[in-house]
This record gives sequence, C-alpha cells and structure tokens, in this order.
Amino acid sequence: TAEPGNPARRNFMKTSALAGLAGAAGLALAGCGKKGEPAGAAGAAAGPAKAASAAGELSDHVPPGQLDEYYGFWSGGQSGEVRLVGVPSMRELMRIPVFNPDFTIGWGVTNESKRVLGPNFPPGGDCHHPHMSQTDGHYDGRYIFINDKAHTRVARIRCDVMRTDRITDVPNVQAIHGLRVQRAPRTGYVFANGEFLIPAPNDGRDLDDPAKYQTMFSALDGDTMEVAWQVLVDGNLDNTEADYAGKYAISTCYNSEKGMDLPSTMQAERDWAVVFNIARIEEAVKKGEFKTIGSSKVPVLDGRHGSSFTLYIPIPKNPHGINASPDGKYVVANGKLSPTVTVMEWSRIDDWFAGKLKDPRDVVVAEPELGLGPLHTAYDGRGNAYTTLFIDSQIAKWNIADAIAAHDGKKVNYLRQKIDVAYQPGHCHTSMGETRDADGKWLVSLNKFSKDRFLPTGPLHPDNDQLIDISGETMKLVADGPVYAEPHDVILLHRRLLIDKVKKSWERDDPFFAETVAMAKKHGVNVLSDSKVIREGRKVFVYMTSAAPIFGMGSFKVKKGDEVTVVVTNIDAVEDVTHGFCIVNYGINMEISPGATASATFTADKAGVFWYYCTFFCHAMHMEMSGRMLVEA
Ligand code: K7E
Repeated sequence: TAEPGNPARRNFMKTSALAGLAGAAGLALAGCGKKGEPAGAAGAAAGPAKAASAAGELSDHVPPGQLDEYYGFWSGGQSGEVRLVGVPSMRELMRIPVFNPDFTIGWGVTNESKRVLGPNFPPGGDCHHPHMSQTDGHYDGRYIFINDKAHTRVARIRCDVMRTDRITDVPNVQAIHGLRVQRAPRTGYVFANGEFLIPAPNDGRDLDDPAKYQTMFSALDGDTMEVAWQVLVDGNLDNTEADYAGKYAISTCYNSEKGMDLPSTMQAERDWAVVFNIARIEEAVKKGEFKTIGSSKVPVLDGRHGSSFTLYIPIPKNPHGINASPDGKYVVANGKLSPTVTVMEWSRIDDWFAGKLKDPRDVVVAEPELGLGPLHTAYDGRGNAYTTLFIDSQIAKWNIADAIAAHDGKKVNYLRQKIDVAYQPGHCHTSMGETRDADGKWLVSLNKFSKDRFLPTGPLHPDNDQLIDISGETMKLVADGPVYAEPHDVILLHRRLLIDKVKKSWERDDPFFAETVAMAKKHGVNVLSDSKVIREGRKVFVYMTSAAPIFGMGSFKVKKGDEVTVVVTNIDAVEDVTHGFCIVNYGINMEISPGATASATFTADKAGVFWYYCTFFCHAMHMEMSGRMLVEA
C-alpha cells in the first residue's frame, strides 16, 4: 500500500530484503536473530515522522537566521565528495570536492586543484569514512581525512578553508576501505585498510594463484600524508578503529577463507578482528625488520598469524563495522552475517600482549545478540550503544554494562529499545560519539533505501538520512531527509569546535595558491594590482584582478596553439563576494573567493572571439562582468 505511515509496508520490506540476502548467500538466515532477543525488547516502533516529532524533546527546526548546533561531515560515496551538513536542520551547507572533478569551483580545472589531484587524476572516487583529526581523544578541528575505495587513496581536507589539500596513493594494496585516525596523543597516524586481495607486486604474475594474494593495513602520517608503514595481514580488511590511548588500531576482517567468490567468503563460522600493536610495529620498522615491494619505498612488515605485533581475535561472522566506546574501555565489532556484536576490552588486549592470556577470545567481554545484520555501532556517552541492523531495518539501543553482565551469566536485559528506520541502515553516528566528548543528543541513521518515503525520482531513489533524538530514555525519530548517493558514514561535531576556525576569506599567503603567486612574482606581477599579459615563447600568462563587477582586463589576445595560463585574483574585500571565471566553449571555469588567486592552463586550440564572464553572481552588474579572449588564427 502507498498509504504514508502504514507500518504494514515494513513487513513486505523486511521479507523481501531477507529473502534477497539469504538467496544470494545460500544461507538460512531466518533461523537466527529474532528468537534470541530478550523478551519485550523489540517493538517501540516509531510511527510516521510527524507524530514522533510532536512527542520528541529535541526538534530539527532551526528558524531562519539561527545556526545549527552541529556540523556534520557526510561522505559522498561514489560521488567522490564530502558534504558539510548542518545538524539538526540537515541542511546541506556546502559540498567539498575531493576525488571528483567539480565544475562549480573548477576542481580538476584549476592548476591549484590539479596540484592536489595529481597530473593524471582518475575520474572520481568512492569515499566512505570521513574522520577528523584528534588530540587526546577530542576533535581538534584541523583536518578531515577520507578514503577512496575506487582508486586506493587517502585524502585530507583542511577545515579552515574546507578544501582538499592532499591526496596520497597507497601502494601495494587495492581499494582503501576502512579509515580512522589515531586519537592519542594526536593524529598522528591515519589508519587505512586495504580491502581486496591481490598479488604483490601486482604486475601480471600470480594471476591464477589466489594463495599468493594478500592485503595490508597502512598507516599514513597525518602531517606529511606519506605512508609510514604497512602490515601484511590474513583476510580481507574491512573497517578499522583506534583506541583512546594511542597503543592500538584494530580492523575487522572478512573472508578469512581467502575465497574468490561470494559463497566461499561465507564458509567460516568465524572470521576475525586483527589488533595492531603500534609500539611494536614502530620498533620493528626501526630495527629494519621489513621488506619493500616493487618501486615502493614503504616498509612492509609481516603481521600475519604468528606475528608478535598483531593479535587475531575470532569474531562471528564476516564482521563489518568496528567502533570504540568513548569511555576508552571497549571496542565493538559488528557481526553482519551474525546477529551479534562482539565487545572487546582494551585492557585485556594489553594483557594479551603482556602474555597473560591464553586464548585470543579471552579479550571478549560480551557478545550480545541484537538482530539481523548488525553493521555499525555508535555511543551516547552514557553507557549505551546504538547498532544499525541492516536486514531488520532497525537501530538497536543496548547497554554495554548490561551486555557484559549478561555475558557473565547474570539475568539482565541489555536491549533498551529498537526503532524502525526506513530502510536498510549502514552507518549510524551520534553527536561527538567517536570522541571523549560524546554528548548523546543526536543520532543519524544513514539508510540506503528510501522507497515510499519521498516523491518518486525515477528508478534511482535517493538515500534516506534519518535524524533520531537520543537525549532521552527512548529514541525518537525526528526527521527524514533525502540525499544524493551515497553517504556511508558521517561525523557530527559541535559547532564550538570549528565555528571560529573557519575562515571567511582567504589569507593572501595561503599555501593553496602560493605556487601560483610565486610564479606571478617571478614574472614581476603583483596579482593584487596588475592586469597584464606576459609571453614566453608559445606560453602566455594572463594576469588579471577581479572586483565586482569588473575584471582587470577587458580583453586579451593570444595566437592559436598558444599554451595559455589565466591567473585571476579576487581583490574584493567583502565577505561572500565570490567571482567565477568561465571562458565560453573552452571548458574553463574556476571559483575565486575573496582573497584568492586561481589559475587555469589550456591550449588555445580554436581561433576566434571567446567571451569570458563571471559565473558567481556578485553584483547588480554581474551580467556585464565579462571580457573577450581573442585567438588569432
Ligand atoms: Cu558500512 Cu564502507 Cu563503513 Cu558502507 S561501510 S555502510
């Protein structure tokens, strides 16, 4: 039925999703899950958004002129971008191109962006996991780091200008998936999981011998963005996490079977999480206990089973997300094909590496059963955890201490509530929930499917991001929001951390365009006042200022075949007066915000008159803000 708010839809949804997964997997998933739930825990389904909102304590309504309380950084998935969203309004504030060319700001067009993207940048990326740099377990407002699964890269976004400033190719692996930052003493390392198994070197040898395929865990230096070291592991690496003490990183692994197709990756009842002992790895690197592969100089250590700096903890079954609790005590692996999550205690991991434990499973302190398809867990800072159940299309709220008590044999109900979401949630994230400052106000559920929630948009549906009030005892659904494909993960941070750090215009000495300004200086050009053309053989440099509503140069002349570099400097001192510079029929557009210098280089391969004009509406006479490029035949 198409009746909005009719809960009967959900039964259809659940059945079809379950049948789909079970079919693909050849598994009888219907046999696990539901029946194991403690009595009375399920239910408490949220009705339609309106009703929940009326009953909720918190509201998503942010009146005109008011600011959101939280910044959200949304990964853009295969769009390749990161989105800046205000929470609780869920208003999209800005898009930050990272791996994707973007004509709006000329990302992939300007020389400044090409210096970040590299000379032969691929057509896009697939970014899942945005995480902010931390100091002692608190967000520090410096950078956002994000993975690119599609092209095996890690990028960094500067939070002061909300612009990508570094992209690093990670060698020796294929598809960077999980990404997290070192929390203490600071970031520090950026941890990145290589997901797929490949031969190393991957140069055409060993194609037909999967036994020789492998993958690695990588640590980048967050300051230099160089890859510091890599550790060879068993299994496909999925998600990764760090502790609050700076001692460990931990990754979930699926496909312990080393299968090359779907059925064979699901044979084992347990896969594992692998813990990386950072001090021991650094020591091994110092001692030279590594090799390098092919032309890469990155130290590669062997951390497969039997290594002294890794610990393999058996986890049921194809675990996916891994999330550390903000009290610094626990880390939770999410079972995906198992209805359980596995709670491990960091101090017991200390014990393992100190030789005090016999069985790797001794680090496990609870394994609560939550429902079908647990993927990711978030925290409220009050001892509760929130786990997305992909197949059930629910979020389960459960209490960590009670789960541990139940594991110890006590008769307690660790499940607090389950709330329906629409539909198929991947990540969920709580406000400040991946830091010591978890404040337990909001939870965002990133739902992959949205069918029947919005007006039809053709066969491609938007995702549905749902905002849930977790400030009280019960979760309350407050808002639905359609989003373009495809966010995987978000972080939500209080505005106090960033609001005064974000610049409203560019500093003239910003490193983002320093190379361009240095080039101008070499040409004897002061970009703040000069508009002139400089020719060096077939290379032509066109310098001009822009101040609403006029470019510093009304026309310039080049010859067909010249290599032309246009350098525009916005000398408007007024906040928000951004200019654009577009050359018609030449594929050039770039954004120049107040204080910025931007440049683009192209070959003048068509003779004739080509108008250039301002693309960002800047002035009442904006339409008149134009000029002519004259290309002689
Ligand atoms: Cu679950 Cu790539 Cu974090 Cu997608 S990942 S949901």
